Amino acid sequence: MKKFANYIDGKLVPSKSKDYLDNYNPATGEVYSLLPDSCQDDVEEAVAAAKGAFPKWSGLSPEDRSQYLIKIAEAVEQCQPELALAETTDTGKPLWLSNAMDIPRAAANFRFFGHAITQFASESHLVDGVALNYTRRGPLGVVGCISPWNLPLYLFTWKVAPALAAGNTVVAKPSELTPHTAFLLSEICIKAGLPPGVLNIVHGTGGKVGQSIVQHGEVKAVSFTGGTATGRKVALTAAETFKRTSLELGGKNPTIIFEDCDFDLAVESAVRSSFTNQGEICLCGSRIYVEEGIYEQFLSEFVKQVRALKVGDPLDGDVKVGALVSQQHQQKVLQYLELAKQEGGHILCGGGSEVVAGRCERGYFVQPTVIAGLPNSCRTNQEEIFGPVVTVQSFKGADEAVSLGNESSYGLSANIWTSDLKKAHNVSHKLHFGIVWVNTWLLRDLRTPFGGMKNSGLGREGGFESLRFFTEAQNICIKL
Ligand code: TXE
Repeated sequence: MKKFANYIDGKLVPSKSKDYLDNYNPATGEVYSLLPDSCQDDVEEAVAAAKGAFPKWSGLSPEDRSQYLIKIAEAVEQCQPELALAETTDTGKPLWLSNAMDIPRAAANFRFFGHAITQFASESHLVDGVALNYTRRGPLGVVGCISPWNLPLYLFTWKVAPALAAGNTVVAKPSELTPHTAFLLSEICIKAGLPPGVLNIVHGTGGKVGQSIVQHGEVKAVSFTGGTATGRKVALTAAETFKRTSLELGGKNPTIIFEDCDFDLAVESAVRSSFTNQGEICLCGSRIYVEEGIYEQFLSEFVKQVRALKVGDPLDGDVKVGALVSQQHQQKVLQYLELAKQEGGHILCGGGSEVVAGRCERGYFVQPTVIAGLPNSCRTNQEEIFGPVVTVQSFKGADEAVSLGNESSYGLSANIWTSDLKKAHNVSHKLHFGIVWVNTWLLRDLRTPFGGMKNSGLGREGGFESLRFFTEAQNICIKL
């Protein structure tokens, strides 16, 4: 069976513990590879390697660092078929989606930050005739990047690329549920000639490897994406060493559909925003609010389209909904479906697990599920389910839409459908969400600030925001 290795100081090495964890293919329920069950000693070694590599790497010009990142971007593109298959085997997501979204975006992250660092600029403040202040932004040193399982290489590189571009050296940990593409990336980095120690990838559990990275005194910042409960733990641990943190956490995102929307487009997009990647994207809409005049019409068309989504083998090109990432996560989602029934929800379609005949008969599939008739305050409408489950409610007028949308402890993203420009602006400004999409969903521009309000996180990623996070500002004041 294939064994993945850590990538430390430019070499592929086993964990010092010599232990391995099983890695499952969630579409078949089979263990198909093993990953190092790394320990604190491995993190120590990775941090030492990163510390050793820092002076040279941070001393390179932005253009030289950029060259490395662009080279990695090109190599990711060349390895797309292998990377996409690895991503699908680890996550259960359709192969076409790994090919269309995950891997191109991973390459784009390296290319984007490779270019961005050559354009990065800082401020200067002139006190006329008295002094000139200028802000120097230098790298922090060794930084930690911890990523989740839902968009493995996409989110891993979204952190690693800006950290490296800004001149830091990195100790990174992918999710233990989806280590494959990060392992392949380490092979790519070796082939691309990235200097040893600049990027170190340590595989293993959050409790051991993640925790060791976050509490390490030499690690100056941690960029984390994952669940809100874990994020809280990361923030508490990081506070001990006054570490800078960027926390991208959960979401419970509203999709607000007004009567004056482009109806067909809104329905089609609501299907996509609810069920893409099995609903396992922090930006998926999980609470749909429809203005009362089109509520019944929306429900019937929406449910019809959701019923038509094919659930099944991720390697099948017609499949729209693959397997959930793990049996544990499948059970969590199924428990929420039971809860929704207890809370009085009407299941309009789906409502349980799906058995897929053939090679996937032991896979962790859940039917795309639409639930109506639940109050906004119930747990189903308030807690992050992170699966192919969506609730639908009606509203009367923009004020009620805003108040229903905002009634949440989360604040990551919101989606509005209307043809009234004034309403689009007014409603967007009143919604307490870090990202608002109007008449579109998941249209990403990597230059824009990305992140959540309330329990959805702290800080913003993207463009210069990422480069600012991974650098320390120093003001230099010169008397004129
Ligand atoms: O994520 P975790 P889990 C949500 C979603 C999901 C829930 C739990 O609702 O059901 O979170 O998922 C590492 N110190 N999202 O438990 O644990 C861990 O190894 C440092 C939303 O799988 O948050 C992994 O690499 N690191 C989400 C990463 O944190 C620790 C994406 C995320 O895992 C750690 C995923 C610790 N103490 C889940 N404990 C999104 N917003 O995109 C764990 N980790």
